Amino acid sequence: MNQASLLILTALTGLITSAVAEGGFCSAAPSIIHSGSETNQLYWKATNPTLSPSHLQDLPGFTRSVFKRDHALITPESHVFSHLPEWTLTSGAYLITPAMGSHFVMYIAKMEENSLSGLPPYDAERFIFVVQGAVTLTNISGTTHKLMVDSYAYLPPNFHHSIRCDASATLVVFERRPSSLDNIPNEQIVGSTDQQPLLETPGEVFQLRKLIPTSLSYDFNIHIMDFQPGEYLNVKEVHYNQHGLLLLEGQGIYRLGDSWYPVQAGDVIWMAPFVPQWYAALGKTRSRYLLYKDVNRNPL
Ligand code: UGY
Ligand code: MN
Repeated sequence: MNQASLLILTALTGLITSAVAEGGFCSAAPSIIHSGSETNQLYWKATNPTLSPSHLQDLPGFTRSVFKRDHALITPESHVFSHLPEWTLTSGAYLITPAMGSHFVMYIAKMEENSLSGLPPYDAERFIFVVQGAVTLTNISGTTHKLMVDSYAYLPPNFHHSIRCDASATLVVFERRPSSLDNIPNEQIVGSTDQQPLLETPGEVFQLRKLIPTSLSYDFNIHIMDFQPGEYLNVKEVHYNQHGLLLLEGQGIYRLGDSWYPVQAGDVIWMAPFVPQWYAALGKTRSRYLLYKDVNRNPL
């Protein structure tokens, strides 16, 4: 072999070695890799999900989203945003609404610089949770609260308030009309997840926090549930309550009815009453989800 051929052979070997080292010929291509400190921010993956894993980019029309009679999985590549009525400089994606059979709405609100919320419909209660950025909540007496990522507020029906955003923020919002306005709370609640105590979960291994008081006057609660990789629900739940879920961190498998879905941070799930439900956390990091659950009312 002459010197020129030897040089070409060496260069080719180098190329092949680096191709194998970067993922191998048979392995799936890696998802888009982000660098920088922003990837370390809390819930960063929920608001910056991988919309098109690179090995699926050549499949136009591919989505993991599913809509069935008793459940729906709505993944970020199918979230459709439009201007939120009554809000300024805010776009929203309604992901769960009564058109599916739910008694509540769940939407994501993306607030821009100098944006302002509108009020919920008459008689509807509202819950907001900050997934990205920061907002200022002001009530009618002028009291303000700065809500950062992981902070939340419960706002009773017909409770005048405004949510202002100076830079940018992403909120997940739940609204519902209580079945009766008797004994409904009239005070707002403001808090943050890490201030809430871990609760007992007999027979289960996940960690549970509840963001709203458990007293009878509240007709729903918001649970924050944490699973380490490999942990799963012991109870194969079937119950009368409805759920709206946002996966904030991690990935795993959600069983809904007879279907088993791979899920990841940013996914939203609607669970109708009595849909069989089960979750197992996979991957290398903690799974955390936020879960709406109607409680404290006789279903009759
Ligand atoms: O409280 C619940 O119903 C909750 N464990 N359900 C769920 O995580 N799907
Ligand atoms: Mn459940």
